[in-house]
Amino acid sequence: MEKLDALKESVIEREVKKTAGLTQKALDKGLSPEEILTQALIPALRVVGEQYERGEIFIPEMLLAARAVKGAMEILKPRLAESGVESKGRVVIGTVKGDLHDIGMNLVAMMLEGAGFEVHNLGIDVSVSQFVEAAKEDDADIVGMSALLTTTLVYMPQVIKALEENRLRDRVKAIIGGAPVTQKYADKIGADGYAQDAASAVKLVERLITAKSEKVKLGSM
Ligand code: B1M
Repeated sequence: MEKLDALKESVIEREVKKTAGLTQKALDKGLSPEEILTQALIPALRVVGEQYERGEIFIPEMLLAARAVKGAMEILKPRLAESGVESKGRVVIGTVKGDLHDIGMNLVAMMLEGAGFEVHNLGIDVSVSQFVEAAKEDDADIVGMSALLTTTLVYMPQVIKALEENRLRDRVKAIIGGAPVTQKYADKIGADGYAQDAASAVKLVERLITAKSEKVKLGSM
């Protein structure tokens, strides 16, 4: 636990190299990637967000803390993405247009890969047409959208509408997540699901893909 306190502190202090070193040490000590994320890295970013809100730090500092976490996630990635061989389904994921936050979205993508899904990560600032084109090209089962800003949430219903207009909606499920997103918002915009964190996102995708394959089986009977 002491190790994790030091790791959390190193992110808050924006010590990129130290964060990477402590992350590796925590793994070597036998801590799981999930423990490292939920007990150190994510709580540290919460503190950083609060400091920013109080005007104690500014964008460059917030960026450095994010860089420290991204470095740590690179170290955790091979462990998070250890998966079986068979693909359970195809997921296209990205952060919506105008939004540059990708730490949480990357975490969801890594956990999905780890759970055996094929993931096409479109990155940040993804336009409506990029989501739709990728869904078509990949023959995706799921399109996942992430947003961290209240101002960028509006792109989520636009993507859903565009999937409908391209007649993809009956075979592509749309799911959403990110700090300002709620189940209520998901219901309002007609999304197929909302997940509050990466672990629930994996469960949600598993549930939607199972339901889809059962529907296909019933249809072919
Ligand atoms: Co920005 N930022 N930021 N920021 N930033 C927030 C989000 C903010 C809450 C900070 C604050 O004021 N307290 C605030 C948003 C306010 C609002 O709209 N309500 C904010 C702001 C205002 C801004 C700028 C506008 C600041 C400015 O320029 N004036 C600017 C916007 C830039 C842009 O996007 N156009 C900006 C910029 C940045 C940085 C670039 C410096 C950096 C991002 C770097 C990066 O991501 N590569 C940054 C950071 C680091 C943050 C905070 C501190 C941390 C975000 C984070 O990574 N959290 C954040 C404060 C906070 O959230 N505590 C803040 C950890 C991450 C694991 O959690 O992303 O929530 P999260 O993901 C979770 C779940 O939400 C869920 O699972 C994840 C894992 O459990 N989830 C999904 C996420 N996506 C999902 C998708 C799913 C399912 C679940 O299905 C598809």
